[in-house]
Amino acid sequence: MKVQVGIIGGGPSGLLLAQLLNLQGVETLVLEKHSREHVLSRIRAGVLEHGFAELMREVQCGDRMDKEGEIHDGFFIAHDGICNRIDLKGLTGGNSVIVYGQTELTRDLYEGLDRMDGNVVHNAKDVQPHDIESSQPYLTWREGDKAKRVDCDYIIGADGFHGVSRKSIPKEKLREFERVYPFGWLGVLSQTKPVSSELIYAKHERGFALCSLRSQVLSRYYIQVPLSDTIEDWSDEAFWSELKKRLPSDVSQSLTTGPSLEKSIASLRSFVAEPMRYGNLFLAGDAAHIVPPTGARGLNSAASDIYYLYHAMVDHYQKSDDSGLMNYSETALARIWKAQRFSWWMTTLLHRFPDNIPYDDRLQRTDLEYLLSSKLAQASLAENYVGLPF
Ligand code: RFL
Ligand code: PHB
Repeated sequence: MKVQVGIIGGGPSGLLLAQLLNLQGVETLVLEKHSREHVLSRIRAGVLEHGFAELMREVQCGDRMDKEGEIHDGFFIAHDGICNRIDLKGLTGGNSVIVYGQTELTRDLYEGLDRMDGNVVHNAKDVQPHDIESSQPYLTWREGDKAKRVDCDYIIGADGFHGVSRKSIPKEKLREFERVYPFGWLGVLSQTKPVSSELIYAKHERGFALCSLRSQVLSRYYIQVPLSDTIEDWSDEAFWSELKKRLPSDVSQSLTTGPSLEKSIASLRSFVAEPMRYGNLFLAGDAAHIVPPTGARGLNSAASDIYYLYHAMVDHYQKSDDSGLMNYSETALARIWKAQRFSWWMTTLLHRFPDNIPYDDRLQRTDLEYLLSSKLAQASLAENYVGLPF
């Protein structure tokens, strides 16, 4: 079997690229380790930037997002008992974000691929790229007890942080940059009316909290927890009680609680692997970089890689122009590092760091007070939050 582009990973990155390329007549095969149900059971991102939404429309998968997603023109930063609004639209000259869950977006992409008879193999085990330095790379995997192989022009590693792609690049060819934060986020999804129609990021001495949503009847809340905590340590009652303590009292008083539909703990990490191309293997999305979720950049950064990769591939196949492929790593990384900086900054601004010395705490407080008093500082925050141009 031969395809032009073999894609490892059927998450948002892999599916979006497959769909974009298929629409341009480039043949792809997506190999996903898990079942579709499993992929669609993961609750992750909720905030999409304009550029991502445009890509969803370009792949003809944007209808439900445009109907059910919510346009958010601002969000709040809560601090010292007060909610301060960041006016994204006013500060950026008209930009906003869309609140639409990654789970729903992934479902839309799968349905789009189904409509086009796109090639996706689920439960593909032991996926392995081979001969990636050569002009004839190939992929092998197992389906049940059958060994499979596909030859490709290019292989895309879109298999997330724990995938096999990045690991198949020789160690001496890859430079990794990493910061691990000394806390995690405990997230709860509940079928309750969101406490606020716009997101609230709360800085509190007990730790960070975030009030987000998926719709007007589905809320998503997070609290900062120590890395040693497990979900068994957090009953629903304990979660709601702790969340209320970290929010301004008028917000806590209007919080509707209910049983959790999902509860999970995510550790927070900043990570970049350079370069994002080795031979004919191209890394995209979480396979190459991770951000802490505070600035809502992870999925959006994945989309920017896909944007560059898509245009580079189309230029290659339709115009015999390889400049996009040659420059992919450099171009993608320039934007990735800006998302890294922003996510690190927003995380540092709003969380409680257990090892901070008093000096650090004062600086953190000053940073926030400066932000809330300066329209120029807020404009920089807003520009990054709605997404820098591709
Ligand atoms: P994914 O989603 O991890 O998908 C990779 C896919 O590859 C499969 N896979 C393999 N397949 C074959 N063979 C192998 N060896 C394989 N190994 C893995 C996996 O099963 C999976 O299906 O990576 P992708 O596509 O690059 O997408 C990245 C996003 O998922 C991620 O960046 C975001 O979820 C991050 N994120 C957020 N991003 C935002 O832009 N806005 C947000 O509001 C936001 N909130 C979040 C987040 C991430 C969170 N967690 C759980 C860390 C909130 C949270 C809590
Ligand atoms: C979410 O709704 O899951 C969400 C929203 C904003 C973030 C992170 C996660 O910064």
